[in-house]
Amino acid sequence: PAVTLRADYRPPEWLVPETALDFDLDPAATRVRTTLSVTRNGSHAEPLRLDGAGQEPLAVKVDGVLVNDWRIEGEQLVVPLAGDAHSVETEVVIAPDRNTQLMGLYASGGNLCTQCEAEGFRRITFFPDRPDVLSRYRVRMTADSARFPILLANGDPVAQGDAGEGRHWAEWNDPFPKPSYLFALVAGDLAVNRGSFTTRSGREVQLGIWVRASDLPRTDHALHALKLSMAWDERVYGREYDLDVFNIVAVDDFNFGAMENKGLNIFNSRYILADPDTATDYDYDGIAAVVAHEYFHNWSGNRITCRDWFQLSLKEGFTVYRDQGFSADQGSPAVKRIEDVRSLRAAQFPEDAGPLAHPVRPDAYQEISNFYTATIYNKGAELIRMMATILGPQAFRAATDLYFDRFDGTAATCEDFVACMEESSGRDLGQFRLWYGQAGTPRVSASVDHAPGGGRATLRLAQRVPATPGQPDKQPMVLPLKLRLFGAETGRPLTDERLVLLDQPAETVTFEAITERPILSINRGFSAPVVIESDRTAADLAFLSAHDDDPFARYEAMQQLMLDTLVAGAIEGAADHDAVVAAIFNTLENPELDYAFMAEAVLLPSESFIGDQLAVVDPEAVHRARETLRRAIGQGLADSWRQLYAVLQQGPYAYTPDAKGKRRLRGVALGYIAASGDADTGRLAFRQFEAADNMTDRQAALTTLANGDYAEREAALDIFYNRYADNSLVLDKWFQTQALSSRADTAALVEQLAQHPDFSLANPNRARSLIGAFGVNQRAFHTAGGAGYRFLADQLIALDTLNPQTAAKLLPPLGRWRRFDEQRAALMRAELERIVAVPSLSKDMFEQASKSLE
Ligand code: B3K
Ligand code: ZN
Repeated sequence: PAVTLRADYRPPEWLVPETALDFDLDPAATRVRTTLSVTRNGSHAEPLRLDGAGQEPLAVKVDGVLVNDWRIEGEQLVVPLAGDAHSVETEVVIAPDRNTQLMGLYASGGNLCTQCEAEGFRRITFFPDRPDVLSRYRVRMTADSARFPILLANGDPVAQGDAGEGRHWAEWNDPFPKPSYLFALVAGDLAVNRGSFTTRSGREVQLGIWVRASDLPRTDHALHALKLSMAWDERVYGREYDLDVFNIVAVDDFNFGAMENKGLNIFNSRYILADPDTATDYDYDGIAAVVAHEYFHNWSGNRITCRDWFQLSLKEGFTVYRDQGFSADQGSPAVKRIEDVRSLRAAQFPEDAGPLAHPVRPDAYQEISNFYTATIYNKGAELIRMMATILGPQAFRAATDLYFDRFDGTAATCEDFVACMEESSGRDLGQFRLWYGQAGTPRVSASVDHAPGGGRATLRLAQRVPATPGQPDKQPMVLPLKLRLFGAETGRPLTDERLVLLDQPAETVTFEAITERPILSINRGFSAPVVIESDRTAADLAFLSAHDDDPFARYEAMQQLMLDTLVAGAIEGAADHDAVVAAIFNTLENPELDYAFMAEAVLLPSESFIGDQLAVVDPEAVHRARETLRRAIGQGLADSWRQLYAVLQQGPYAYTPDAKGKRRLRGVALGYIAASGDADTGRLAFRQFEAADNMTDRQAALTTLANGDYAEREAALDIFYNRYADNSLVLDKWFQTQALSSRADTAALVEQLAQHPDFSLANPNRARSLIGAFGVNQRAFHTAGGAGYRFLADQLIALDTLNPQTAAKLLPPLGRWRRFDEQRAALMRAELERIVAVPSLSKDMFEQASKSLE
């Protein structure tokens, strides 16, 4: 298979200052006429090479004259050109209604829309489809007036009119040069929720959220989040919006969350549509975060884009960091940080420890779609966060100002970004750059020595970066570790918070005037994305969970305490639960803590994260250990849970931080009541399910019922299904809740659900809600015998023929075979081999599956 190497980057041979596109839109046959003004870049004799995928050039003109000396080489259209500047016209016909890959121009719910990142534009027309070719686009669309009354594209609307014969046309112009991956158009029958925003320099921007008419009542939250994002980016980064319109369109068929096309974001409808009856608090938060993320891309991604796809984290890591900051500012920064670390550990740590591990700035790829990963996005954001920590807030802001100023209108690299950080702060980030090139999660061991009665404490730190595919030997990295010591006897802080930059394999840090035994609080705020191995005892961790002044560190101490208990339980079959139960009790009794934080702090680590701590994952042992501890917590604190459950009951639904926190903790309380095994659980959960006036409470009750063996279980699932039969986003929850169930028969149930009339692989959300959720349900997926592996492989092989990009994203659970016992490993490998052997497998799947076998 063809491999693209970062080291092979060459500047483009031809530039395309202007692009004019003329679409004659029709779902079955859309004619695209493209006029490119091209200029030779430097002195060379190379012909013009335009990328295409799947279409034939019907005609090629140079400077208005039909030519026939063009040729097709691989998938490129090669046009010899004599001079240094020409106009090149091509014409193709494409079929959006047969586009099941959902890349390029495709049909969704009767409308037409586009997705071009990373390499979808070449499925629309011939073009140098690479992010460093920036062009000004003018777009004309002609379409049936009745079927497609709304015609949208990037930039500002210029003109529109009647085209006769029941057709109409519209023209849009985007004054900002952009790479082809940011091109977008939408044609359809859409209703709009309009708003406006006045920028700080007084420009009035017209905002529009476009959806099918029946969804209009579910768009206010997204519109509000958009306005908040625009204000936040002005205030926090000094970034102002630059066009007169900003449109967002929601579509049901979408390969991922959303897309930041210039002035015309296109969203997966699940990240736009919300009302209390159909969306959970978690959905509301996700919508605000994604709306903000895509909006922030206007500067970090669009005004400054990536030179090549190896630099993807330049825009994605930075933009995730920006949206994390936005979300933190809307609610509780501590809870947001906990959530972000939780998802880093759920998705990125395993990726970094497995066969698909890659650096934040990769060196090679077969299919770039496979590199939209937790590493590029979430670890990438952690790199930005570490630089912000090292520089401090003022210097960091000065550095981002410099970056935005210097690289505006260009295609930049990760190196350019780091250089701005250095230049504006005067700090040397030479060694820090290893974070971009070395994969793997660093492990840090930490222990404190203190002689009783002595005044000095010595902290010994050592780091180790594990080997990853293609990178057997690693250099020590720069790890910014925030730490503080607390006194074991008095409970008081013994030091200020210190930032230690660990940049050697091993280092010691000394503290003077330490008069009592110190307890180490380290990696506070999760200042570095590493694993800490320390010799802190259960008592130390319990102490920190109660007294640490850093909320994240407090949460972390509790997690570590739970994890130690769970690992012992999984390995030895039994463990002492008292310390965890007591620590949870203290947390629930602490009047200084808010409900949302409490809810996060008392949740046990997931089964997969517990599995990640074991040399060989034993899914049943992990499940048992976790259920046993859950039961001990449920029974040991039965009164607390009952009391909370009663006290946290609320009047009519409100979307406020306080109400959200209460719902969250009440859901957790219900879970622990269920875990206690009390006989009235089914009744309690069903009552909540029926009485709920919002999806958060209803879904929490349904989850509890779906996880157990209650008489009310089936009734609740049926009621839920019937109530929401015409809302596909809620039906996704119905599938997902069952696929995530901790019941022993989940694997069999999921196989049945795949036969359900509402199940379809053609819709990515639906495929992910069942197949994706099943793959991350450790107990169900790894049921002995390998039926889960076979099922996943069958589904992926089928999905690959429709939508390779989405199929390949669901493969990683099979690639984790090294983590399991021999029998499971052999069964998992056999399925990977079966996938690799499929004739005409996509390169997306081939890359993921073959790398997973290595
Ligand atoms: N930039 C897009 C992701 C495109 C994924 C292409 N496979 C959305 C985002 O990160 O904001
Ligand atoms: Zn992004």
